[in-house]
Amino acid sequence: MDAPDFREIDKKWQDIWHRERTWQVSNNLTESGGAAYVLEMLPYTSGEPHIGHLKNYAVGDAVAHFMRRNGRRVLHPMGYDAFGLPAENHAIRTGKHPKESTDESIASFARQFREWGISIDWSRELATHQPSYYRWTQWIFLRLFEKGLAYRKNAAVKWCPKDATVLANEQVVGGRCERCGTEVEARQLEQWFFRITDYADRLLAGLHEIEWPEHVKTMQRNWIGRSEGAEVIFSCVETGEQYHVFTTRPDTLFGATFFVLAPEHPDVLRLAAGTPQEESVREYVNQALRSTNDTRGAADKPKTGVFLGRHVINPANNEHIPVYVADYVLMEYGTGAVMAVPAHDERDYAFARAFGLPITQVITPDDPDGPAAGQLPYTGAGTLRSSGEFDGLTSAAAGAAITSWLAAEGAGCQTVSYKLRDWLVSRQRYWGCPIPIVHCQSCGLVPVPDEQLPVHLPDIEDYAPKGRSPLASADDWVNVTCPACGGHARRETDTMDTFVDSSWYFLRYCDPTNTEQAWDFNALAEWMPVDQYIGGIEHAILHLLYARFLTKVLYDLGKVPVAEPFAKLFTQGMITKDGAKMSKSRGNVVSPVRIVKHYGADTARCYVLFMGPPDTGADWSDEGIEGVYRFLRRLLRLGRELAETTQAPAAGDTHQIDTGLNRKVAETIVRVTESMTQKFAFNISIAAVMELSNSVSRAQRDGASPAALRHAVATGASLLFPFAPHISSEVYELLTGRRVWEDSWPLADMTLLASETKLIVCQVNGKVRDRVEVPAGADDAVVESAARASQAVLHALSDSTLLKTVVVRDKLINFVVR
Ligand code: ANZ
Ligand code: ZN
Repeated sequence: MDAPDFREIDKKWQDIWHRERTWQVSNNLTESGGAAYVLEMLPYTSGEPHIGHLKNYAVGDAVAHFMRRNGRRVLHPMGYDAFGLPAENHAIRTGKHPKESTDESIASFARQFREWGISIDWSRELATHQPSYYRWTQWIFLRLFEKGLAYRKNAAVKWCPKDATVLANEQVVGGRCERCGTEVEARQLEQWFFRITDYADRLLAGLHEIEWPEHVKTMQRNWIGRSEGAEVIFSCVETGEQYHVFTTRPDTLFGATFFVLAPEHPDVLRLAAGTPQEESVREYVNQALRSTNDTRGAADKPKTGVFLGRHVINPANNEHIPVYVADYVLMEYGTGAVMAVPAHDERDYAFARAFGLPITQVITPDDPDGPAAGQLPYTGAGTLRSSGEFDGLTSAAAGAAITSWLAAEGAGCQTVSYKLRDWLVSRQRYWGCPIPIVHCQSCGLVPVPDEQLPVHLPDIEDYAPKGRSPLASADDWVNVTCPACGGHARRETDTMDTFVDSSWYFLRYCDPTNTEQAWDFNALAEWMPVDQYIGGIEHAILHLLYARFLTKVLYDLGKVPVAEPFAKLFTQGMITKDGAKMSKSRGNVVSPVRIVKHYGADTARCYVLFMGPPDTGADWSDEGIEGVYRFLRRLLRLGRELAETTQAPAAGDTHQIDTGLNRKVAETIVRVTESMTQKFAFNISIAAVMELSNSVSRAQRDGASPAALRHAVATGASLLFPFAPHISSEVYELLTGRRVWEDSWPLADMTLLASETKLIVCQVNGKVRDRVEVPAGADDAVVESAARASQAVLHALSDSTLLKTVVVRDKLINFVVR
């Protein structure tokens, strides 16, 4: 028996599920049974599915099946994240329309999902590049636009002067254009943004409402990066202009001995103009703008910078302090300017040492003999000194007092700062969702009316970037009449970031064919939130944050009944090969197509779940998959054999053997059920069924009755169904004549388990005196009385005073005596 057999079985069941639409669910509020929504992140359709996809959907499918068989009505849909750069780059190289290569990829994904036997409700299939989908992406954009949550502003972008195009960060390699090697420049261009920063606090607060892995919540918190502190205003001595800084340490204000602007700060060049430093400032800024080094803010990087030839006034002591430009200050955080306190900040300290700037200690560590005493920089809290009227206050008290004083003087205020930036959603790209806005000379930005949606993505000939979106050359499409005044207007030619498409697809699944609205509110009320979301850790930040943000916006608009989209999250670990990430260039890619062809779908699915706990990474092993393959073949063979055996068992004590096997069955049900509900330990579930099948073989040799053997194998198949749906269905049908998914999840016969006994080690002062038998799970009192019934124990206890007894359930009792 080999894989061709398995593949026939795969096909047999897949055809049934397909024909009977077994996994299709309707929106039906009256139907009994709790609705459950199980969702894996939708695949990004460029190229072929890889083994990581198989694992993702095998995990989700196991959850979906388990929930169904526990009485839930499960929504388990599928779709494709179809817009994006790879298809467009492919089009530039080959001339093939991005839609063609994307649809090919989608077809391949869909075929493989079927071949893997994933239990998908195909009636809800969607793809984000279909006009019937992106019509509603545009509709959502317009709702944000109406609320002022979608807006335009200038933003620094990386620009290749030769290709005349904006580059994504990942297209800049070593400061040069990935395509032509030209040095990249910075440019200010008008871009579209979503005002996600308005939701920063609610995105933080919402984390308390959801059951997500703690490390993912931490990543989201760090990304949002909320810091409480003060804004302080410094005035330029020479120009009188005011500069705001954000600081988390207003208590250190008297120690600010210089001032630093980020190279991207818009005032840097103007401030330096006319000073002797002008030329070196210009050089420094250009150099910094070209570099894409994102570790430039790190504490241990050597500090570079240039004096601007200007000074600002420290509002605390009116001292004139020099202004520098330095790349350790980032434009994206706070105000892009800092008051530098070298005595108490590591980066400021390193800079001051490198540039010979004064270092004034204003905080004394609380522990004068502690390791920090006398050592600078001292970054902890303490007591103020050299700070005028604030001397002697603690850091906390001084921070509050100095902030109030600044507020009274009009030189600052208390504030909160976030690392989170507004979401830049426009792309100068073809293969994306058109932004439904027109630019009118007289009316400005005009939304395309809802009833004119979708704004179709036009077919074009030439996708090559030309310094503007390729759509700009589609003249017929670009030129329109203004919906407001009827005058001449031009369409927005940028397209949306593909993250917008994937930030709301889970809503559309609830009502995927609605042509009147994006969804019916009641459909969402039935299914949302997603009960269990499953995906890769690489989406822990952006995708999940964006989806949470859009859900909150739509919730505020009364369009969505929940403020958090994903009640529970599971992140699966990566599969490596030979210890390394799989990649074409390394040549270590394991192709699911080949594996499924060779071993059948169930072996592939079981193996990726059996490799280890699904949330941790694991290395691919050819022996490992062979082992799983053998196990499934044995299960099928047992099923076939037992389906045909009717004769009585060999002579012997059948009853006792049967009871032993039945107990093993009950135990296995408990183990599999527990490992499925706790932490998705599917590897343990599968291992438990493997053990059961070993017990079956043993019991068969020992002469168990066919009925008991059949019961054991059928239950094993039933328990394995969430992982190996084809072979399990086959074996279950052979033995019971029924369809396994129509039967509910097996229940353990607890009376069998209760009658199980355990051998308890009896100790007196740690010394083993005897062993006694008690029912499994017996409580302490039962164990103690059983132990006291032992002569050997009684003897050891005589003539002593009992101090206490220690019982380890099912294992041991120790009498501690004097
Ligand atoms: C003065 C000061 C004194 C600071 C001191 C720290 C210690 P977090 O905690 O991450 O919010 N900072 C502010 N804007 C910055 C920027 N754009 N680029 C680089 N650094 C910036 O960090 C806030 C602190 O980081 C701020 O508080 C500021 O330095 C610096 F003993 O101000 B502090
Ligand atoms: Zn107009």
